[in-house]
Amino acid sequence: MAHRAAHVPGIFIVSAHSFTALFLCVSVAFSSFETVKPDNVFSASHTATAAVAAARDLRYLLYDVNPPEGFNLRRDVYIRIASLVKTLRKEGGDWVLVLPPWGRLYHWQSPNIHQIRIPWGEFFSLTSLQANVPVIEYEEFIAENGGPFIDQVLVLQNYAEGWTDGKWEEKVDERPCIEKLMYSKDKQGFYRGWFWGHEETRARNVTCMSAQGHASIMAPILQKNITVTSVMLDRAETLLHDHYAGKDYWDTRRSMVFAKHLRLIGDSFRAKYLNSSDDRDHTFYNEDWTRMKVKLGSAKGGPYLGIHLRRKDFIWGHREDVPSLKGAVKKIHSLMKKHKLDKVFVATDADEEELKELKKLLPDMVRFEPSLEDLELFKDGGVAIIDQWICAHARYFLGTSVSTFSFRIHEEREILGFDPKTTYNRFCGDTEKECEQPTHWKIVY
Ligand code: GFB
Repeated sequence: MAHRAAHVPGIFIVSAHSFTALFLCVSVAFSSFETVKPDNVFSASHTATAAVAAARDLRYLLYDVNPPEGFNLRRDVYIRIASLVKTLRKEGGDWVLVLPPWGRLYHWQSPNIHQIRIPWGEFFSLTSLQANVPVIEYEEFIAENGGPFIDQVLVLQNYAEGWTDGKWEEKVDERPCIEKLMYSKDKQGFYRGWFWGHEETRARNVTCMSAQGHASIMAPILQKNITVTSVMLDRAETLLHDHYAGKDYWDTRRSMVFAKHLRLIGDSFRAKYLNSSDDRDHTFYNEDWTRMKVKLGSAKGGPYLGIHLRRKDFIWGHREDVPSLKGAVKKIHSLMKKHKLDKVFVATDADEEELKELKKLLPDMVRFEPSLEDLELFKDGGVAIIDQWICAHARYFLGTSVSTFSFRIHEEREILGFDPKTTYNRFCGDTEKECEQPTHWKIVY
């Protein structure tokens, strides 16, 4: 399991063939872990036959998000929908959340890699998700449902007229579609659409609904007005959090444990290139998130600075709160000096040209650069998670303003028990006047 690191003019390039070998042994161990399920509290996810589903009146909630939205905003939408499913279940409905396959994300542009219909199990621990709310993969839904049919799609949208009388109130109403419908009828009268790249999927009915409010405002509609078995909420980001950063939010967030093989790749990288191990760094982690509760400030973190430097679409708009590369490197040097750290790990989506410049300005930076083989295995989403995991274990972290990628790192560090001073920090723009730092959201257990 030896990893090779080669110094190409001052840059840490990590050969990743060895990561593939690690991945293979880990995935064997991982799959055996996945078959050992905890107590079957949420039995819905394990009722594999349509007959059982019918006998129990199981109902399925599916959802999708506006196509341009990125990975980490989608993770946030999952929390909102999980909350809705919890409400539905509290009210007595036997609802299961169907996990929308990952893929065709605007930011996932690595060439020649198959990046659609990716099941959640490739990125997250299903066992952990299931300990929060019953979830199944889409393929499982097709099997249980007896075919790729969704009874009802509700396309969510705002109200065409905006807020009436300038007043905000919670409401949901069936309304004519405001935007062009992304579904069209086939010869048999079924609706065809994107459906996460599952071309064979069809919907029996599509309706537009204007919704203004928290996720659970959909509960009465789903419970009373609609009686069919499977309902999909499209443009689910229209719904707000039921209670942002409350206990329920954090339960769901904590249940979004990264897949074990990705965590192990990150851990092994930390050990090899950043002199970082959980023992030395006091970063205790329990895969069973329900038992993961550590005191804030107890985690010390590895002897490196963790950076998330968001570029691409964040600089195209010449935003005031995003630094130039020179400005970013200046800040990195000053933080390394201040915290007496001689290593810096950089996670970034910078393009080739910017990366070249960054490598010149910061020749000793450490980056996780997967080989093609690794990229095929982990995909852009897996590499993003490995980057986040490594940043989450740094002694001090600095992220990018309003990037949900950075926000998810904050949460991971909060779960690990870092002192908030080492977490809620962001780059300032070169000429930004009031550089407000990110908010500390405390976990509610
Ligand atoms: O994750 P994300 O929603 O965060 O979208 P933002 C950014 C995507 O870019 C990630 C890649 O999913 C990754 O694929 N990416 C960004 C990175 N930074 C890194 C990095 O450090 N390492 C790796 N490996 N990949 C929002 C989007 O982006 O930006 C919105 O969610 C919209 O849809 C907005 O586009 C402008 O919150 O940063």
